[in-house]
Amino acid sequence: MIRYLTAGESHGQALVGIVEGVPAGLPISADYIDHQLRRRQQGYGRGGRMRIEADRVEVLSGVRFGKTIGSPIALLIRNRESQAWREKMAIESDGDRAETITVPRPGHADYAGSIKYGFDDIRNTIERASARETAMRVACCTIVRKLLEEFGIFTGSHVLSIGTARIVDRGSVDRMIGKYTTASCGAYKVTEEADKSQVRMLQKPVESKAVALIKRAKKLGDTLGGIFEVIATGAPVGLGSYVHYDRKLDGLLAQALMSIHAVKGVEIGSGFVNAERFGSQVHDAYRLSHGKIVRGSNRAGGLEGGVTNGEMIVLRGAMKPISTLAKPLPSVDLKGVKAVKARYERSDVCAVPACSVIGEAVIAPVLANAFLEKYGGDSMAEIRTRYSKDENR
Ligand code: EPS
Repeated sequence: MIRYLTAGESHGQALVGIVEGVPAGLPISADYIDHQLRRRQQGYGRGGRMRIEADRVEVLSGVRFGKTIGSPIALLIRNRESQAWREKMAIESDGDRAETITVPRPGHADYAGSIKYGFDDIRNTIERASARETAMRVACCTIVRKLLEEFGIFTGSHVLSIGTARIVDRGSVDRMIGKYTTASCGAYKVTEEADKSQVRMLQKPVESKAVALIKRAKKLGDTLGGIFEVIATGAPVGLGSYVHYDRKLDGLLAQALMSIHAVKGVEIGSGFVNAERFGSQVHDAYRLSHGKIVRGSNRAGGLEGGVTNGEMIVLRGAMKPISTLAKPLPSVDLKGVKAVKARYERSDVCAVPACSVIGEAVIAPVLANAFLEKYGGDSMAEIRTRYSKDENR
C-alpha cells in the first residue's frame, strides 16, 4: 500500500513530502520528477508567483544509486519566495505580526478554516489551503507514476474548456486521442500533444478563444475555471473491486481528483450526458473481432462496477474559477463584524492547465494501489513475475 503525506506553507521555507510503500528497485531521478514539476508551473493565466519559483525537488532518502530501496522516500522543494516572507512566516515567536488578516475571501477556505481552528489571523489558513501544496503532491505522485509506467500504464490529460471556450467538435478530439491510445503509452502521447498548447487544449481555435477569455478576465479583475480530462491507458482488466464501497476504483479515483484545490465536480466517462439517454444509447456493447472481445465505444470511461474493464480510463474534473479576485467581492471584517470588500492577494487568473497536470499525477497512487493489491510484491522483480503470469492483461 502506497501512502504519501505533504507538509509546508505556501510562503514557508519549503514543501516536504514522504512517500511510503514504493517497492524496491524502481529507477527514479530528481530530473524525472522536475520535468513534471515544470509542467505543473505552465499554462496561460498563471500569476507572478510562477515567475519567482523554479520548482526543483531534492530527494533526501529512500533512493540509492538511482533506484528505490523500499524505505520511505523523503522529498523537499524549497520556496524561493520564502526569502521575502521570513518575518511574516517566522517559526519563532518573535516574528512580524503587523499584518493580521481578518477579512475572508469568498470561495476560499479563509472563513471556514479560520473558524474551525480558532484563528484570529486568516493567514494561518491561507498558507496551507493554498494550491502551492500541489507542487509537492505532483513530486510524490510522480514517483508512483513511474512505477505504473514500468508496467505499461500511462496517465495523461488535456483541457476541455476554460470558461465558455470549450471543445465543441468532441469527435475530432476523440479521433486524435483514439489514434494515440492504441498503444499503452497513448495517454502520455496525448499529454505531450496537450503540452504544446499554452492552455493544454487539443484544438487551436478553441485555444485562441480561451487565451482571449483569460486576458479579458484579467483586465476585469476576475478569474476563470474550466474542465479538464484525465486519462489512463494500459491498465489491465480487474483493478479495483465491486465487492465493497471502499474498494470501488471509480470512487477512489473521484476522491483523488476532487481533493485537488478548486475542483468541484468529477465525471467518469460521459457520466452526465449518459444520464440523459436511454440505456441502449449508453452501454458499451461487446463484439467479437478476430476472436477477441472488443468494444465500439467507451462511455463507461474504462470502469464498470468499480473495476477496470481494459478500456482507457477517462475522468473529468471541473475546476471553479480561482477565488482570489483582483476586483474583490463583498465580504465581512471578522474583527468588529463590518461589511467590507474582500482582500486581494497576488494570485493566478486561471490555473486549469496546471490542474490538469496535477490530475494526471494524483490518480497514480490510486491506480498503483489497485495494481499492487493484485500483483504486489516488495520489489519490482517480484511484481514483474506476478504480472507476467496474468493471462488476462
Ligand atoms: C495560490 C496563490 C498564488 C498561486 C499559488 C496558489 O500564490 P501567491 O499568493 O504566492 O501569489 O501562485 O500557486 C502556487 C504558488 C503554485 O506553486 O501553484 C493560492 O492561494 O492557492
